[in-house]
Amino acid sequence: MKFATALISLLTILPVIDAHTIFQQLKINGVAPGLGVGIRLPSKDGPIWNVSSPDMTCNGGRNPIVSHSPIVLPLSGGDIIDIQFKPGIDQSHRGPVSVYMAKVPNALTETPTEGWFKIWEKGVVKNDTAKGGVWWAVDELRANNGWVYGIEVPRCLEAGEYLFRGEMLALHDGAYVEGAQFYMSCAQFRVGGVTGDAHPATVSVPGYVKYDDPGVLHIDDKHHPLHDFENRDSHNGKNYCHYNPCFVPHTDDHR
Ligand SMILES: [Cu+2]
Repeated sequence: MKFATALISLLTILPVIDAHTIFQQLKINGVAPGLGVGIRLPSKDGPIWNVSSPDMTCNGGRNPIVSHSPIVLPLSGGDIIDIQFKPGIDQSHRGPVSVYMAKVPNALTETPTEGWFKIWEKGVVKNDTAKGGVWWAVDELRANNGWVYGIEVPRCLEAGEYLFRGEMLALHDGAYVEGAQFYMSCAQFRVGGVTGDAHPATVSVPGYVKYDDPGVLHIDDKHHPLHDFENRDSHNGKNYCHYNPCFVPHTDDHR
């Protein structure tokens, strides 16, 4: 698509030296509209540490938004979204990936604090000591050239415009207050092909996570730092419900 080309040169200014990453590209049912198309991209790919900051919503602040796509991408319920974090994230940075949506009157202009619901998450993918121990969603993303695959758009949504927030959390410095590193961008969607009227439980962003939530600030019951939290299977290999709201998987009667 022709609007993609102007963005590519802009994105080359994103620094790669710190080996951080940001959600920069997506596919809808396997088709990529282009780098940055339909997405609000910051100038830098560094983390957000302050979980109370308005920059938690769709980035900004220390990472100013420099490429705010004028495109709202059409979607249908049941479509499969893949998202790509670029450039490659350092292998010390490990943790879960979560995806949220929020219904908005205008996906181009709004940055809502309220109304976010989680549609997808992946925490610990596997824990196999013979194969390197705990394997996180971010380890999988790194192995897949930054791609996170298979995020299904719920069929129970109301038609309308939505922001879609892809978030990666790096846990390695979570033994310190404001050590956990959040990386996020927002995409702009217009959802059709749905007749639902679901009103899922929502959270505010910022607000959905506190700095001292378990899984963000890693301390034991004696308040000692857990420096290697990301290497522990503290969640028994189950999907890591790292902060609210816990993701409720789709069921046949609520899709
Ligand atoms: Cu980092």
